Amino acid sequence: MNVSFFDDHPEPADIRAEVLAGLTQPEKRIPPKFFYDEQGSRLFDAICELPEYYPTRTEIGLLRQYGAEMAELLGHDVVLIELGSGSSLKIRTLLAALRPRVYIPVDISREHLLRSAEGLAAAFPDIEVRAACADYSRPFSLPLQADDQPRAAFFPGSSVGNFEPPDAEAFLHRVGTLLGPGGHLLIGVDLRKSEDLLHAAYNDAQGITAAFNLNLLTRINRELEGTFDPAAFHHSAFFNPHDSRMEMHLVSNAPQQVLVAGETFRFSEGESIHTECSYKYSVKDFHALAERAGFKPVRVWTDDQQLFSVHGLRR
Ligand code: AVJ
Repeated sequence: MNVSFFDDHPEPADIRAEVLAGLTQPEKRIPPKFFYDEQGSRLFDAICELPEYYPTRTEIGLLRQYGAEMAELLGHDVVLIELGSGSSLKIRTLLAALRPRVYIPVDISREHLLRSAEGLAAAFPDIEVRAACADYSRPFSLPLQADDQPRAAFFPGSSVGNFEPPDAEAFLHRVGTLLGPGGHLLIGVDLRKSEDLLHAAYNDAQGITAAFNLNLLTRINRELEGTFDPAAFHHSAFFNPHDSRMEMHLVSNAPQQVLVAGETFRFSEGESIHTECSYKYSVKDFHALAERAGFKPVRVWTDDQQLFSVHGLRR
């Protein structure tokens, strides 16, 4: 089969150090990357299917509807790099339209990456698949040669929304360096919209998003000898208009003490752990961010309700 494997040996995220540091802040916080253990990844897949969670289905709709235009922009014998190659439904839609020469899925999760790379290589026998295990949130290297040109990157799902804007800018700048002059970035970005729609998307009726958020406490109990009682916290998600972001928190129902990795943390009633920011951009504001990172906005595709955008940027 036309698939190879490259290992950048990403440092396993130091969950102990990062969780302890986050819980020691005056405003307690835990980075959202720790949501995605096995159960968390399953719950996230379930979120993507929720009626209230519009981003996934809207983005896939845009890839289906405008895939041919996206392919035309990127060029057909491109080397395509996908950052965080989680959802195979999105990449299948794009690969079908684009038919790149080489496809490089990049993911931190080795097993998941290998499984999906083999599935894709079997489904697209004319594409060379080079799976790369790397942590794209830090400087990383890829199995690329000088003559692997032209290059394009695909970063779907509005994952860029999890970065603070200055970090998003630094990240995009690094992607630009990887692509080189003339390279393209196809990036999914969730749009700012009515608070009602945003609120519903992060407070679904079935409580899957709440379970996803609370699963973080279960993970900490298991991996860091934590003593969290998940029933003593509740899920809270709201739009912060000043910073144009959704925030997720885990709020303590009562005054309590919790042990994590041998350290004691005190919570007052109503005190929270901030677990996620999900920035929402206008097309104009995202263009400004992309330009600061050294990209030129060339195309943007949106649905007719202006829920979600896919940007085509040139380096
Ligand atoms: C994967 C970061 C795009 O921010 O909407 C879904 C994660 N959090 N529901 C998002 C998430 C709560 C998602 N991203």
